[in-house]
Amino acid sequence: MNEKLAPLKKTTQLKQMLTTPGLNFICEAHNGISARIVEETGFKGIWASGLTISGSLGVRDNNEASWTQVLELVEFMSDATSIPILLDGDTGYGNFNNLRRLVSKLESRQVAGVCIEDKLFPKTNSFIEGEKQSLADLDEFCGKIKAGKDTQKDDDFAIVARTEAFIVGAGLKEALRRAEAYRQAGADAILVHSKKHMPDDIEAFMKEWANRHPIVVVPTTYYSTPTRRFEELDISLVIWANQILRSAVTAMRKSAEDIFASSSIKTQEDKIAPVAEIFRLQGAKELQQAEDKYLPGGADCKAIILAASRGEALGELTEERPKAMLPVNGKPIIDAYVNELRALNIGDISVVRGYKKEWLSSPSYRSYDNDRYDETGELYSLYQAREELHGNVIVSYGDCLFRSHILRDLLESPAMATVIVDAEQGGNGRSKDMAFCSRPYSNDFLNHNIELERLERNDSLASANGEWTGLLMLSAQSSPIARQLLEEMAGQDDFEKLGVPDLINRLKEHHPIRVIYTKGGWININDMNDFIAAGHWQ
Ligand code: SPV
Ligand code: MG
Repeated sequence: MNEKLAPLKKTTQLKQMLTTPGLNFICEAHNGISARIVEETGFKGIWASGLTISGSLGVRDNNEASWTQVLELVEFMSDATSIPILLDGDTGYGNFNNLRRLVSKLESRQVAGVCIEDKLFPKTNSFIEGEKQSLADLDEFCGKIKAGKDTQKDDDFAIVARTEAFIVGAGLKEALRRAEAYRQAGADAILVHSKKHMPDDIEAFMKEWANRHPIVVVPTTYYSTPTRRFEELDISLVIWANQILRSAVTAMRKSAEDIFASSSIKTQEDKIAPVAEIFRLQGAKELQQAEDKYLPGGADCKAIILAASRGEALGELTEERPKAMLPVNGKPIIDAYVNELRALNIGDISVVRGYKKEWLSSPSYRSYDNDRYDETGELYSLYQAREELHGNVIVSYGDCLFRSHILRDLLESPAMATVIVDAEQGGNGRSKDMAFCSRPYSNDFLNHNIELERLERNDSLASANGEWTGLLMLSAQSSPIARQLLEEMAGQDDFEKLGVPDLINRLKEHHPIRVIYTKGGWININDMNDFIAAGHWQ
């Protein structure tokens, strides 16, 4: 029998961490994204810290955030993760009755356990004048533990009882008395908190405790204690309670200061998580797939990507695979481009492949073949996919990537046909498709009525207005005209040597072609220099 084992419930995972021999660790998180990061890092559990949740909300750790606000936050964290969360439930937000309600609400949100501390509501963080704080009445706190245990429906839901005896200065004897009472009241583990810079309190406690019941510690102040020591002491669970928020605060402050000082975000780009990483952490991909599955249609636009050429100028790099498969930030450029198109709801994508065509096959696109790729040009490739030339169509190349705003501008263009021209490119000596337009680029935003006059493949045209980026959008009225022209051009003797600019120049005789200018925001890998530069693309 090879039955797949269902993953353990979150509650069972936490219970096992507490009860099976050996030391375990959980790490603080304070919202959905930090919880997901903690899980992806490899931690087996999350501490939903009162300090860092309140801190991230910009309020004090004094029950200023209401318990339902905390509940809502921890629900986001729980939804974002599959590992157990132990909520720092402060004092339980009231008496036994408030805790009962909290426990049932936490269970319904798949939170695996709650930790309650023996102080008074509203609590104060243990590191703020701990001596001035008061402990809860012991019997009242035991009643609270019992009420929580009686309320939970899932036997594995954990109630961790935390004693603040050391924090308020009540000493070892009181800590032990309370821990034992909480054990007897039904707590699944005891958290013994200490604010010392050495683990003295914990060492003394563990010696007397003699392994009676699982013990949890929070070594925020005795951080230099070797982790091995906790193992020797038979601690069950260590909580790294606030380091993720603290590291975020340092990083946020640095970024804010840099941006403020330079009045620019340019210096940030290489230092911070790319926007794509935020999308990934949010699970954007799943939504794209669901949209493909559940939404009618898709964007009213398709795409044809010409990716037949080897890219000789890239030498050895394209010996094994076509240049569309070259990695940019670890991902084949064509995959990144296809993802970008899909993110704009363009799901109907055709790729014309040629050199090493076996590399270019994916459920994300349809393929057409130009098997004569080494003796023909781009127009010949487009011709192979001519049946796709109807409706709104974007025609482009498989060795380019564009910022999504460029593609969005293209999609929103109401013109019969539109090309994107980079006003800054050109002039590095290699052959490019230079654009001559009715007006040069200007800084005003009313660049709406610029028309293409012609494209010319030649880099030395100083009078050109920019470089065509390879992006062409044909409207539903224009694409049949383009197809008709393509069929006509296929009869020309030189057809096999023609490029897409030749078609665009012909199309121009039939209707205006709108120019949208960009300045950068795209890459095109033609040679080694482009490939190296593409390494910086995020
Ligand atoms: C928390 O993380 O909120 C804790 C631990 O309760 S401490 O801040 O040390 O009190
Ligand atoms: Mg706390």
